[in-house]
Amino acid sequence: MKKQDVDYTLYLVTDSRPEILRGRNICDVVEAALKGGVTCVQFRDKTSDTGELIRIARELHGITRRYNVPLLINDRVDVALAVGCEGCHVGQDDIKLEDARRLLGPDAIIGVSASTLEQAVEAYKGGADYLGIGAVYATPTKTNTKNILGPEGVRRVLKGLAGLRYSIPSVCIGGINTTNAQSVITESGGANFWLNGIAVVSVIMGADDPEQVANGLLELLGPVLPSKHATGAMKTLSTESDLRISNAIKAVHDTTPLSHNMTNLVVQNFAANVALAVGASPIMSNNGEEAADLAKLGGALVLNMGTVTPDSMRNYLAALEAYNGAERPVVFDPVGAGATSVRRSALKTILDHGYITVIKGNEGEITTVYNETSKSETTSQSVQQRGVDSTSVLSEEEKIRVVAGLATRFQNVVVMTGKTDYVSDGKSTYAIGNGHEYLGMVTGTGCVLGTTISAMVAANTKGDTVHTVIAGLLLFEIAAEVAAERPDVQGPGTFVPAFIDELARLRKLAAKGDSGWLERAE
Ligand code: 3NM
Ligand code: MG
Repeated sequence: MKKQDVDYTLYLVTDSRPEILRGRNICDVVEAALKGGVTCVQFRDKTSDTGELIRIARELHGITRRYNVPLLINDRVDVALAVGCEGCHVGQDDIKLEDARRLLGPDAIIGVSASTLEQAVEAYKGGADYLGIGAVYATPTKTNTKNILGPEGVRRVLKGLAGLRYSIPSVCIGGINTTNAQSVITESGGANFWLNGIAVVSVIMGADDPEQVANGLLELLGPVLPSKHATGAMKTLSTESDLRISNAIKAVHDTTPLSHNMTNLVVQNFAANVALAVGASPIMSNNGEEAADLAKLGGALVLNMGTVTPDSMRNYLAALEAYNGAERPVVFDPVGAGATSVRRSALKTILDHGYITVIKGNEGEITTVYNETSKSETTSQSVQQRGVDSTSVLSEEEKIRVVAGLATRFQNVVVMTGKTDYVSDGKSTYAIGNGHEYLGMVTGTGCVLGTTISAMVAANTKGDTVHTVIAGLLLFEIAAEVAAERPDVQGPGTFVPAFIDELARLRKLAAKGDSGWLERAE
């Protein structure tokens, strides 16, 4: 197995002590854990004689090979060499990394334990293949751990490495179990730094059913460690999905739901016309006192933070309460989220105050929301630059990480717009490549996408929100493409009326069951 292919998601470290094995054979326990989906195994035995270590390691290697999972040996390079397994793991008091590397060669996987940023940097510079950061929590498995880091401490190490542009796969270890695994991952990660997985000993080795526990941990990790690749919308949205998309649009057409916009001064007129074009009934009201009555009308609310003032904050919060109380959807658009401290604090207040069904923003805005609402974020220096910057700074992997992480944190749907848009409910993340550059040349297009999405979720509260949102996004972006291609459209000015025309036309086609235009979806 090549180093690049190692999956660190669920890393099992063994323990041969009798209170853990309770008469069971270590190989049986490890094999059960592999059946449950463990992705990497470290044989750790601090007491057995060398001959015994080699015998067990060889048997373990026979098993891990069948599961295509690497076997690493704790500290004992001689054992790794004798067995010919994939590598070793060294602690700070073990054989030195450079000695291990010289003995095992460049292809061996060598991991290093680190409990400080300095140790992590030294390991990175010394050519370690991954880091084991710990101890996260105090643990009876290893009582001589020097530092108890907590997720905040793990985060400091990961963030420090990212700041230096040092990229290395990392897992954390120490006291991790099924109750804390998710929060350790989400609280220690940021927009551009994160754990690749967790390393555990007792929760699996000591379990009565190691297979079931390993499997359960993997299920917990799935949503917080999203896959590196988003699914192209249309790969999963097949013919059956075309029908779901048309039906979602048809539902707006048939029911004319209220789209209540609490939005900024710049886009009022545009947003109202877009709401009409997609088949909704707009009301532009920024008065929170009206919200309780409006929320009863079966629509959805757009909370657009474009002109935030102390007054508007009071109105936003009153409206959020009203819509939550009426169990109606709320779309939050954190306009310019990172630009000022007022906006950063406003978005936190809003997200703390109630449930938001969909968060929609550009890369800078969504990244800011991600960083600001992370429980253990202590500084937000790097956020400021990002918030006002709508050009792309994150890699695709990072964007997926952010939208999926945020959707998991708030149990909702998150949309990050850009040349490629990302939509996630935490479990699945979709990439959508539609749209036209004119959308970036006219003010308020992002805001009116929020209005479009509000119409969609208002009319489809029973549907799967992620698909409902994708339906709105595809209608919006394909209408933009079709409009831009019209001969009467010469530039951004003539684009706007054509875009409103096409939104209305495609919506009516979808309502008649004609979803031919969806063939353009990418
Ligand atoms: N290394 P459990 S903590 C082997 O901090 C090991 O480097 C640690 O065991 C470190 O999952 C640890 O049972 C034991 O808490 C982790
Ligand atoms: Mg260790």
